Amino acid sequence: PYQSLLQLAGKVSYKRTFLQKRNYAVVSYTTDIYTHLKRNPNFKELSQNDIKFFQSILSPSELIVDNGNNQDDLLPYNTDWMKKYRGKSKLIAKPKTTEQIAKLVKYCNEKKLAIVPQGGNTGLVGGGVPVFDEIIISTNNLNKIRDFDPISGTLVCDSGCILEALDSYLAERGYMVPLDLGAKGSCNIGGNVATNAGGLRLLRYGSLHGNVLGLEVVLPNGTILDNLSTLRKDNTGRIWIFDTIVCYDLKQLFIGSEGTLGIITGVSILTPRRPKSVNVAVFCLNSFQNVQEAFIISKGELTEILSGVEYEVLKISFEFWDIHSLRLVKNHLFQETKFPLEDKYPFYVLVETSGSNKDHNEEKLHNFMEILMEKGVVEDGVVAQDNTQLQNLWSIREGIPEAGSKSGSVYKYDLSIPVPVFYNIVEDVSKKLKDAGVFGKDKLVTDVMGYGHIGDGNIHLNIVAKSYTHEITKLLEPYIYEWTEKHKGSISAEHGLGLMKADCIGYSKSQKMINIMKQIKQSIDPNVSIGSETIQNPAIEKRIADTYIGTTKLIDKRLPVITGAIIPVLQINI
Ligand code: 2HG
Ligand code: ZN
Repeated sequence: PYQSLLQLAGKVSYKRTFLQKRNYAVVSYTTDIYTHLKRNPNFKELSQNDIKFFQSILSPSELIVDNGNNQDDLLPYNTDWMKKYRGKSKLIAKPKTTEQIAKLVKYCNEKKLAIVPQGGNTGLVGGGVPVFDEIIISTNNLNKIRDFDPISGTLVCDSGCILEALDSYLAERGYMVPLDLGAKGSCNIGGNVATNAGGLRLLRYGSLHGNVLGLEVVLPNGTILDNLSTLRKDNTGRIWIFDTIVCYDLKQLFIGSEGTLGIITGVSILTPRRPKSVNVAVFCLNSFQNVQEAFIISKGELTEILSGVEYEVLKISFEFWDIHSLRLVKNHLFQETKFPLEDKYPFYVLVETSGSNKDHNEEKLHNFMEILMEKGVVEDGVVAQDNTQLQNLWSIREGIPEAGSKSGSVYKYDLSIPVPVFYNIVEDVSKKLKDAGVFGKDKLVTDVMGYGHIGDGNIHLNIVAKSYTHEITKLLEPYIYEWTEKHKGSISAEHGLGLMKADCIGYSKSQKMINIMKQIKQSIDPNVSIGSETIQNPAIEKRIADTYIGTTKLIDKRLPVITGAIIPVLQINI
């Protein structure tokens, strides 16, 4: 059964692009739904003089100004991809250069105009759209590749470059971006860095904290911080302050800062060689325990091996989804197509192996399948026979978010959870919603599904509802956050906190850590003008209301002593 030919027709491209015809007009204003959010009166409203200043820096095609009749032009920037949040920005700036951004940001800082930086607007937590009337600075026009070195594999580019475009550029040169996401057709590399996006290649190539070599950032006061290094090793962040030495890797601060410390305008990234041989298999499994078992076996069988005199390191991806996810994809994206897998097993995993030796790669995947079969870990499976089939198997996994959004309004929880209790959250939430009488056929909630990056301990819990309502939100939150905290997980594995979880950081970070973050924010952006910080947020239990309003004191000169570290270890076969 493993060699069965797939008959999926054509490749489906999932683009979270606002060019798609979406009905934005029906999305309610964020402020009408989340009435506890209050605009901070310290921020000025846009005036005719401000508009004139923007017009003096940008050409008409780089600017959208609300004229009362052009809501259709503003809506795609004011509304998020999930159609959950909608702001009221009256001005969208789409600069082409870092210098333009610097001038605009400096002006806004001086005039106390709030800004929201926006990339491809593919975020899932409401971090890239305004809440009130913040000015949107879009990086979409900042899309040039600046340099590529084919010897070291370092790529330097503008932050508005679309991820898929970068990957195609690199493919022609035998390289690849060490990051891949379902939203690759629309998301910007700068947004990826600002949110520290994880995606489908993290298990193989590591996180952006390791792959980004340098950044160019416009700070909130308009200063251009040029740190576009292409060096792999650079420990020169060492300076004397009074009686002590400080040594910081500044770019790390901006990776994952969600646009709250500055606007990333340039990225230097280390790109790996594109593997010569890639194989993909999808398996059907009867229990989550078997999913774990398959993952453990894959680490032993597919990664590092020593065969004869030849040493070959295979890179693997290990993704999983449940039957509910599969049914949704089948119903909403593959209706006309003969599906390669029966939707009768509770769990599915996708394993991709990539390496330099085709024969060796195929042989290893084959052995792996035989072991899984012998041990009774899997029930059925398919292996892609060519590139089209390979893409189609991936598109089942990558299509899950798109299928969810076609089916209804989706509540998304992106959690890091220890793998042994990984799937329990899906079962517990389903039960809670059923007990409350809101989940089932013809009920408010129509689907609860779990899928994600099992290799990274990251599950996506999606709850599909007929619409977003307070009743459902109250059932889900803070229940899911408390559950995650209890199991020592993180309430945001890779999507960021955004607006959705801006005041929930306390579930995953200690007060001491939050205090340091506040001090960093204050020292870089004392006017707190960048990000969605026009908000005055009343305190809620366990929600840190004043995350951005810390003291102005700088970090103490004396550095802390690191007293413990957790290091992931590699498995080796002897
Ligand atoms: C994925 O892994 C993305 O497909 C999106 O992180 C997950 O939409 C989601 O919840
Ligand atoms: Zn993901």
